[in-house]
Amino acid sequence: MEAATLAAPFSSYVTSTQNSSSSSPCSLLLSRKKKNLGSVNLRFKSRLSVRASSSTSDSVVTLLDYGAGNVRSIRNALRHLGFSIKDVQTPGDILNADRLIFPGVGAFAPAMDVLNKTGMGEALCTYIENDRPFLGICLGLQLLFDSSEENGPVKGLGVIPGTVGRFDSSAGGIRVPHIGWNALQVGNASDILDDVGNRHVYFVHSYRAIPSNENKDWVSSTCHYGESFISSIRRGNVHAVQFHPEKSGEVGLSVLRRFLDPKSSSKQKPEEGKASKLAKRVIACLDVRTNDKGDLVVTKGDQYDVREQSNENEVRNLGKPVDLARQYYKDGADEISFLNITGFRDFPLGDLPMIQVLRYTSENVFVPLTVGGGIRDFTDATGRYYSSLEVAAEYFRSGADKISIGSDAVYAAEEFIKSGAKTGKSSLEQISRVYGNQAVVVSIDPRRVYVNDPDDVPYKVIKVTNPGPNGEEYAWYQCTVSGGREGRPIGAYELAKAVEELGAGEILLNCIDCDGQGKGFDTDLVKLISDSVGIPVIASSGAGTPEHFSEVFETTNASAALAAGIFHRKEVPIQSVKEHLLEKSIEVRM
Ligand code: 1PR
Repeated sequence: MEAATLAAPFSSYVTSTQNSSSSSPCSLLLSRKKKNLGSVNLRFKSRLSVRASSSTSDSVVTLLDYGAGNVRSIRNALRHLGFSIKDVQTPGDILNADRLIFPGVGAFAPAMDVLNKTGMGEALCTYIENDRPFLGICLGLQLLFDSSEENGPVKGLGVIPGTVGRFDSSAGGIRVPHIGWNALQVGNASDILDDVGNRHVYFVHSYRAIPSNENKDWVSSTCHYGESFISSIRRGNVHAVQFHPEKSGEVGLSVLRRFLDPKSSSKQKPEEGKASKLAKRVIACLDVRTNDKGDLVVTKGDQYDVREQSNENEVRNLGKPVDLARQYYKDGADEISFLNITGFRDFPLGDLPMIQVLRYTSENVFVPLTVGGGIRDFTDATGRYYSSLEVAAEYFRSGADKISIGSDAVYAAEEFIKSGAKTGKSSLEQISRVYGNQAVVVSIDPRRVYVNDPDDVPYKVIKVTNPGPNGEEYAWYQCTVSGGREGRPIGAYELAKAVEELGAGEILLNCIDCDGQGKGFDTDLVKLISDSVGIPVIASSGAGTPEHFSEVFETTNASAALAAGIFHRKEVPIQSVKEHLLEKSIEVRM
């Protein structure tokens, strides 16, 4: 599911409580039909008839943003495809739509709560029963089923028989959330998937709809992740997809295009892909800060020192954030991360250029965007308090798909380890509770500390591949805060375990010693952490050649590898990295 942000006009309905209704809107409709009461809810009697399609609104798409989520990405994708958006304000807007998109965001129970309380659920059922053009996305697919286990069981709309359950991480040792680019097994004809073929599409979710005999006629594709789950459904004009077309690059845009304009199906099909399973991701990272002239620039450090070694000692300037992000999208980056590296001392909501960077980038970059730096509670100079949730909400509203927490996660983990109890109050816990853990990355900035004996320190110590300067055979990885400026009494291993417990959905694992050195990832560190947690781990720091990527994927359980310097300096194109990985039989998205 995507990150949830409250939005008008339905925000007053969005609560963290469970679904209050005991019957699904569609089952209500069906039972009324059985009793010969007709298919309408009396509250909306005048509205619950579906208007015939009019040809005057060919370029208008109706969007059901029920107020629980960040749907900026889908809005951007629709505008990019030349469509204008009409927002649903009342159930009648659903019934009158010529084509309706329902992007699912947030959690199942609060979404159903809003649909029930506003009458939108019943209108949706009527619209779908009348076979009107519909596309549900992610939670917008799951809500069509009978029920979900997510904080439940909770009843769904009941359009499709079957249930939604959490991925079982013990099945096939998979990491949950399922984050990344996976392949579809396309079955029953679904025109909107015609261009997907064997190409990867982007998923991010912890719950999935389970295929069964009862729903097999609806299923148009499945995806394999530990087991088979439903990745799309289709019946007549009714479609829904578990993946995010708005985040699946050009392939995803073609899914949207084919839904919006079925005539586009006559266009020539693109080349077949070779996708067969979850791909390893290649991520481009942009460290962003304001330079001494006040311009927001992409910079890059050597072991976190981003200043030139010249007399002026200025901040290294490697380009403009929006331009570089667009370039990396075109070059095939699977994801783009922005790290506001001085966020720990500045107030990010005061740093409007960073928000603007996200807004502009998300307008035409259709892969996931992560943003980090300065996510914590903050009181500004006037004494106004901003919670970390407000900071995160602003980032999500501006186009981020995930936020990344650095320093504040270290303090939260220290506290958790010390007290042994979760307070529920840390930024990490709060943001993952409201937005889902798949939207929260923890960025770790550790520094290697060599020791002679594993018992020298009370932290996890490993035998290192390359001994230290004095022949030390062991090391631990000390976490730092404030961009590496301050070492803390906690190791990367202890931190990773703690933040997983506290609700992190993914770990971005940097290494200060390797940053900017171009000598390869610290595979000892990446192995340690990726073997210790059940959430995806992104290996970062030190990439210098394509071989460094295959090395980290062959020797560790990293789900993704991130690089900065080699991409900014145009030393190694993203495509060369991917071609090399393919040669090594490591699946990547092409
Ligand atoms: O602590 O929540 O405000 O978050 C601050 C964020 O900024 C953290 O994610 C932290 O990693 C990042 N950060 C802070 N200072 C620096 C710095 O470089 N001086 N950058 C910094 C982290 C590491 C990676 C880099 C990789 C790959 N930079 O982002 O991109 O090491 O580089 P390479 O391929 O060139 O080797 P908070």
